[in-house]
Amino acid sequence: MTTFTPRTLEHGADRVTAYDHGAHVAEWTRDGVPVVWVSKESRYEFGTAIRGGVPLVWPWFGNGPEGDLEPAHGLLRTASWSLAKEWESGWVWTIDQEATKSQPGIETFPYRYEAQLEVEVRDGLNIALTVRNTDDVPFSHEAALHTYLHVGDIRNTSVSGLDGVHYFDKVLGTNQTQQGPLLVSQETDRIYQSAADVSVVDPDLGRTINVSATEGSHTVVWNPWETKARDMKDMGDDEWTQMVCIETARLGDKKFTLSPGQSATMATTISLQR
Ligand code: TA6
Repeated sequence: MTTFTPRTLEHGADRVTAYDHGAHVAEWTRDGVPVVWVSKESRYEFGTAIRGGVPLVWPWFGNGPEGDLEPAHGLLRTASWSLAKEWESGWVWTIDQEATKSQPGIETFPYRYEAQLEVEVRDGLNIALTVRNTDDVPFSHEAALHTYLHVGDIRNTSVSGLDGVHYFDKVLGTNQTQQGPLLVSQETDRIYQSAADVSVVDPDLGRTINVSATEGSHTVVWNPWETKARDMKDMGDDEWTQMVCIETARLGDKKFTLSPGQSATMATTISLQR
């Protein structure tokens, strides 16, 4: 059931679909082939995040640093944003504290803020989240651009750019160090302590997707694998084979801290290399 009106942008071979709900880029195709993945079972309803695309995670990641915050991934991905600007290759949305005063979880972030999301198709897809502190006191926030990428088959895909990087394995609950390229061969939920460029090498689709972060501190890699995907109502049973999340993030002790009047931008660029 679709309850939101999509916005569509066609620019050369690129087609991007987005929603004011969450300022959520849901799809990006080039020459009709998806680069950004969205679930066929995604719900498009108020109070729910779209499963796929680029959900905005803010002001906390997951359930927050102590694991006690709700809802998961914060306030913005289920909020109604306002479109501020539209041109042939992009959009800008804005939102502020007043517009999110009824969002679940707002009581744990009682600060005045303004946020802006800029999306532009240039050489790839550029997504930049800017937050400004409009309060009289400082505040801190985590952020992630929770990008779902489309792959031919995750079991044949490798992720490079993380060799030697320390990570927290959320599935095992342990700290590890990446050795060589990452081959996703089981449920994977990892927080890497690096925001260097990452490449998703996809032999089935004959392409490589590059993810490049600006002002990130971490990269999160997630695939729910078979069992967890089956339990997710908004993901088809086999759809986990065709996605991987590569998320540009600013987390934990690297979170942003803004003084009154200060702003910070974190961005991700997704591009195709053939
Ligand atoms: O970024 C990875 C992660 O935090 C995973 O732990 C996983 O649960 C995923 O995000 C999806 O979260 P969601 O709240 O959208 O179901």
